[in-house]
Amino acid sequence: MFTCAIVKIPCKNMVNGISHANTGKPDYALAVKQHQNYIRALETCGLEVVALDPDDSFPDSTFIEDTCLVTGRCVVITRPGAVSRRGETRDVARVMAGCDRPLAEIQAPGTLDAGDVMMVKDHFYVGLSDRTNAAGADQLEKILAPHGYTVSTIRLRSVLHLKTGISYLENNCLLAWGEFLTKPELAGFTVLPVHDTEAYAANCVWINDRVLVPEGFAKTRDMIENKGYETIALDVSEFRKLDGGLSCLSLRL
Ligand code: CIR
Repeated sequence: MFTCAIVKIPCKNMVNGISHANTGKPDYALAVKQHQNYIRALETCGLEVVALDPDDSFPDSTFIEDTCLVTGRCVVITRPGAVSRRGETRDVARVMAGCDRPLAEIQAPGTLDAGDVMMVKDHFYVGLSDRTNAAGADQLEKILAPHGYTVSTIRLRSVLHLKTGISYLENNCLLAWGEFLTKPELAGFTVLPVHDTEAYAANCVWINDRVLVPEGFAKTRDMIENKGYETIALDVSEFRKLDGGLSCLSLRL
């Protein structure tokens, strides 16, 4: 169960964030509204939400998930793969220094975006991507091993981050799209296959037995509800324009 979430309010400069979506610049005012609804949904799931101030020096900083991996036994400050995002970790490290769990940090030449890390009980799947390299994954393994955690890697082909294409919904249940439907590394899960027309909905977030789903993807939402989960649908259209999804917008502890 999670009790707390950390989010970072979108900054005005988010309109200059990294994007491969080719769907135009986000509408800042709408993004702020959508972010407020996101915070409300986290609160509905029983979380106390800490909101960090916006920072125009880092257009992508609202995607706070990438900067830090929070586990039950330790916290790892990452080293984001995109150079323009490296400095985002400073603010998060300052806040996490107040956490009661030991803190470690990924070092050069390692790079790691925590959007590439999926936790399943005591095991961590790490996507090797344009953002996360083998050195980053190796360092993570060494940091986590003394805490009783294991790590394995999965090479990505078609998505930005591992959790762009899969989401763990607890109870051995994995929401998965595209290349992840056939990865041998993921055999053994009960897979909920995301339809090709709804690829964006592969990024959902399990929080205390509810699942946050992006609005507008009825097939995926029905599939998750038919599995017995209560869902909360949220419009995150403006974050999608920057290749971001629901999980990227918070750290959950
Ligand atoms: C980026 O390219 O880094 C941001 N525009 C989007 C990051 C999304 N984060 C995530 O999927 N974990």
